Amino acid sequence: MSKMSKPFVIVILTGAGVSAESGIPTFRDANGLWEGHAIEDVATPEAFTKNPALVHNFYNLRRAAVKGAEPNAAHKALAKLQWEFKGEVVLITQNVDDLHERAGCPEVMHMHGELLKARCTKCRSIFPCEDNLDEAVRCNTCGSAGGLRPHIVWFNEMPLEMEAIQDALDRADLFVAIGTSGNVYPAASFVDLARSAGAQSVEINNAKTQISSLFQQHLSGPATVKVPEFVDEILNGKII
Ligand code: BV8
Repeated sequence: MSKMSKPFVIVILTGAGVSAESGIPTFRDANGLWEGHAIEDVATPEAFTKNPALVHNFYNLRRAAVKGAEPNAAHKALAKLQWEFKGEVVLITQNVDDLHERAGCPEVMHMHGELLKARCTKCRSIFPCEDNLDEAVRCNTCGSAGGLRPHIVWFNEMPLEMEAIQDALDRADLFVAIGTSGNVYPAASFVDLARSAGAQSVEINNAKTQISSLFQQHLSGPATVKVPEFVDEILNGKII
């Protein structure tokens, strides 16, 4: 009985840098998103309780920006990898935009939530939200007003899909971080978890990061150039 070899598992973690060339500002580059807004003023549950209008406005502006953006060559290359690779490709993103989906990715794990969804704090339902949110908007499910929030994981809230993410990291043969500064936890610790499970590790970024030293390989350059190159090398059997 031939020993069935387990399928090769690639786990990919993307951050704001993969959407930068689609015109969506990153968080910590010079003109980062957080400028003019301290994190604690817009991306924490306390901020939302204290000033829901300010937080709704911050996310309404970002939702509009995402709707005006298009997926770039890096998003499209990752979709091609998910469809064509003969093993398993797990795509985890810290991003809250829908550009991976619009590029054709069949499965995306949004560990920090999704800008184009709303969550009702009264009945806990989650539903699509393409337009502005404010305190007057009613829940699609329970009909109540004043209880909707962006379906976003704020600081000091538990990221989503962590069990499935931990399982994927335990099975990873190759872990690739693309366009993330490694500032935010627990995402920044994923490379450690994958490596302790025996995975190879590659970082794709246009600059060194505070976690670069944890990767066996660093591919330096813009995501729209380096990700398609990397995907083609994998699909042509040059890396695995
Ligand atoms: C939690 C949604 C526990 C909001 C976001 C351990 C140590 C220290 C701190 C902590 C720790 N554990 C927990 C914490 C606290 C905190 C944290 O990490 N704080 C940091 C600031 C120190 N973490 C949390 O609170 C997390 N929750 O741990 O819960 C818990 C346990 C039990 C019960 C309850 C709770 C939750 C974190 C989630 C926060 N939400 N997003 C929103 O989007 O508005 S995080 C936010 O930052 C975005 O999701 C973003 O994606 C993410 C990370 O940033 P990056 O994606 O990396 O973006 P950045 O701008 O930083 O970097 C861009 C990179 O791209 C750069 O490297 C740049 O060089 C590169 N780049 C740019 N252009 C290109 C490019 N690369 C290639 N090509 C290009 N063209």
